[in-house]
Amino acid sequence: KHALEPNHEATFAMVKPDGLKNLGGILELIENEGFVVSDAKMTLLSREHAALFYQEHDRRSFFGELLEYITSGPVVALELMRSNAVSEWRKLLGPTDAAKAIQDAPHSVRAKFGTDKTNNAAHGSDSPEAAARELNFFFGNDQNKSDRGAFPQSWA
Ligand code: RTP
Ligand code: MG
Repeated sequence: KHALEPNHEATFAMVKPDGLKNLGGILELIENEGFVVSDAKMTLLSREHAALFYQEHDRRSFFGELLEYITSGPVVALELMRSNAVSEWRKLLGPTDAAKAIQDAPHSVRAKFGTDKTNNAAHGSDSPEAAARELNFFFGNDQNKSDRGAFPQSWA
């Protein structure tokens, strides 16, 4: 279950401020679905960094509410690896609105640990391109970045 397949892919996950009290439960779901956690970092996003991270939504009506929420406490950034990691993590996350998740994907992270359409416990990159950008956003400046590529092989 925890050995990486040769065709593994990386995605970016983030446990949001409301999800932090269930960090263990969320990681358990992630591990049970065969993902390897290959990098992790707890951080408090500044309003400026949050606005940059969610810039695709900057004209949406909920943008202000989103910035308040995502900066309301620490988040845990995760690099996840497995086959089809991007789509499989989105599937495990469930729909954006936790109320809809309870109906449509009762075993998903947002059904189990989310509250509504803002407070939905965790984030997932929606494409491989977004995953690369978001991983770089959170982990790109790390001094040990060059070691990260070697990690999965030694783990498997
Ligand atoms: P995420 O990016 O966090 O993985 O979530 P997502 O793709 O399912 O949803 P997205 O449309 O990208 O929205 C980003 C986050 O903004 C908040 N949101 N609030 N009040 C609202 O109508 C509303 N809609 C979205 C949620 O926290 C959502 O995850
Ligand atoms: Mg999104």
